[in-house]
Amino acid sequence: MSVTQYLKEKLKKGTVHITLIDPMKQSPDAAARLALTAQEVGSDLILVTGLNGLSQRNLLETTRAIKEKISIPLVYSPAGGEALCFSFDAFFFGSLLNAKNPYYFCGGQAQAAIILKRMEVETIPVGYIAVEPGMKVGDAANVDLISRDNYWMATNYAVAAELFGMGYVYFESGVNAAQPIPAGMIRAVKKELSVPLIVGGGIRTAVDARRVRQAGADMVVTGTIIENAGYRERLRSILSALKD
Ligand code: 1GP
Repeated sequence: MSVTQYLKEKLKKGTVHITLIDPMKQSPDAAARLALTAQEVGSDLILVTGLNGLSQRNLLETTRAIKEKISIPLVYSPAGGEALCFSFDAFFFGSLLNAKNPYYFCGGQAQAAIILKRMEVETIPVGYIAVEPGMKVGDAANVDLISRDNYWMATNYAVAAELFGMGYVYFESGVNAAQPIPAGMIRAVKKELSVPLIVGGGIRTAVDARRVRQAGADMVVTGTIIENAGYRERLRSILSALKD
């Protein structure tokens, strides 16, 4: 089954949870242990991503280690063509729609496009939209960040992504942001959007997760919470807020 089909089936049953793993933050074996824990507590998909400086070797070793441990889909969201690996089940082929740096809008993806097409891998078109504070992604991509109270702009970008034909719209407040995307913004976007809405950044607790879900997120991404001690329990409580 393709990852697109898998997600479609999962979405029919409720909110999807994605665990984000950055290969630069731990050893390949540690990444594999985190991925396995995520799977054990009910996460639906592992998303590997890394901003700048991800080496080919690190990506290959991390991917191999994770792949040996898990059976849920393993997806890669490449920032560009510098590091690629074809052991993934699919690729999030994403454009950061409010990036002022064209590399993150399309330049990086253009570097990888022809290779991905020739390798006949599954690509899933995703429109990324960065909201304040944006964190590292906001800095690297020189993003025209959407202010946390500008629901109108957020909705316009989301609908633009849909009209571009992107199958998913991903609202990102940045890795380790102090707060998730505001619930009011999620609600406003959700009212107009007809494709699944992914929300990530700053979701640390079950309360955050429930709020984001109740506001209308179809898919919820967490990353940082698995980097600290006690992550299994934290992840478990987030999963129960998403899946109850
Ligand atoms: C997913 O970038 C985020 O969109 C991950 O954010 O690390 O804050 O969970 P956290």
